[in-house]
Amino acid sequence: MSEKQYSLSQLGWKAFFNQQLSLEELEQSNPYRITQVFRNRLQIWGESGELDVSLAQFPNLQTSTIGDWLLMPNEPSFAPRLLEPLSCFQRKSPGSNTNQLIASNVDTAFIVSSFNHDFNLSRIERYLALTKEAQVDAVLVLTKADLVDQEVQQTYLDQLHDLQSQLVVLCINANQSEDCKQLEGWCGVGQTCVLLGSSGVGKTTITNSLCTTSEKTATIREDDSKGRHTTTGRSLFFTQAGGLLLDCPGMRELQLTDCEEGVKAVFDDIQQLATKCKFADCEHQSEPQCAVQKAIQSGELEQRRLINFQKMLREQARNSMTIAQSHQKDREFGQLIKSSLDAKRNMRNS
Ligand SMILES: Nc1nc2c(ncn2[C@@H]2O[C@H](COP(=O)(O)OP(=O)(O)O)[C@@H](O)[C@H]2O)c(=O)[nH]1
Ligand SMILES: [Mg+2]
Ligand SMILES: [Zn+2]
Repeated sequence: MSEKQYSLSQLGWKAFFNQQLSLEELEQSNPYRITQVFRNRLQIWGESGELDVSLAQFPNLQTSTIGDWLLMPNEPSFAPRLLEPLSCFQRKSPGSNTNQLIASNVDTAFIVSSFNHDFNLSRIERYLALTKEAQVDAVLVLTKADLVDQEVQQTYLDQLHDLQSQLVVLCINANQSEDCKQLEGWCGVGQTCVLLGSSGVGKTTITNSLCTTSEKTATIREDDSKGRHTTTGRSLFFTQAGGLLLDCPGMRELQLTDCEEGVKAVFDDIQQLATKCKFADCEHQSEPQCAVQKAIQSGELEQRRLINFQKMLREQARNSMTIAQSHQKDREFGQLIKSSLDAKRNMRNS
């Protein structure tokens, strides 16, 4: 428990949220930000400090995620209201037909990859699609620069060249605090950043460097049901530069859902080329006068990029449809239960 108090703007409050408040809500409730997510409860921060909220007491908060803003009514028995986020990252939950929220109200995403076998252009494109869809700025952070020589680094950087022309790329040794300081420009007061990337690339090392232990909003451990300590890994920490940072645990499986705009934005070059194909519905396979295939043959476009583009488009369409169908089935099942309960009630009352 920390004694420290933060203003709403230090916690990342923006004018966009003010617009969502009624006069009554302004008088009778206070905004709080979700800074830690546990299995059964949330830790939230507001101007008067931190609070714990039970998810069992307020099931409407099950659809919230770290970084979201809540309105907590002064009357404690009233339910909190979840405010609409400015941005939200989501993926398809591994092993279930639902969307899983990763984080809300993020300003900058650091896509972290290391200069070794983890470096994978197609995976970076996947993270870029996610950030584009969420309309969040992306900064690519390449760690373990100390383990490869300049020449090797350059070959990696050359590969990145075609990915996105305005992409900011930082090369760091995450074990050097001076190197990590390069990220601080994005982590100023009122800013919220997230670290995305596979396990082992250096996200926690960066977090520890940018955040002082005393500034951490809380410890990241809680007892699990068996009395062991488990790390939830879902905490927003204050950086020394005054902003908030979320260290997302490595996502072994990052399946895209509802991400068509994001994918298309990352592959804008292919979209542009496609406008010059002879057929409007060209699939860029073996159609005549295909501008995309022509660009591949001339070396202007990498074949891998076309393959990844089409794969990611198909994947997000398939996942979005599966999730929508599964919601529809749930709704139909709910209606079936409701109508059978109604029928029973009518029988009893007749
Ligand atoms: N040499 C070197 N080791 C690093 C660097 N970044 C991270 N590591 C090491 O890689 C391991 C995994 O780092 P960690 O921060 O836990 O990765 P995370 O899983 O992304 O949170 C640790 O042993 C770090 O010390 C780096 O830039 N250079
Ligand atoms: Mg980690
Ligand atoms: Zn084509």
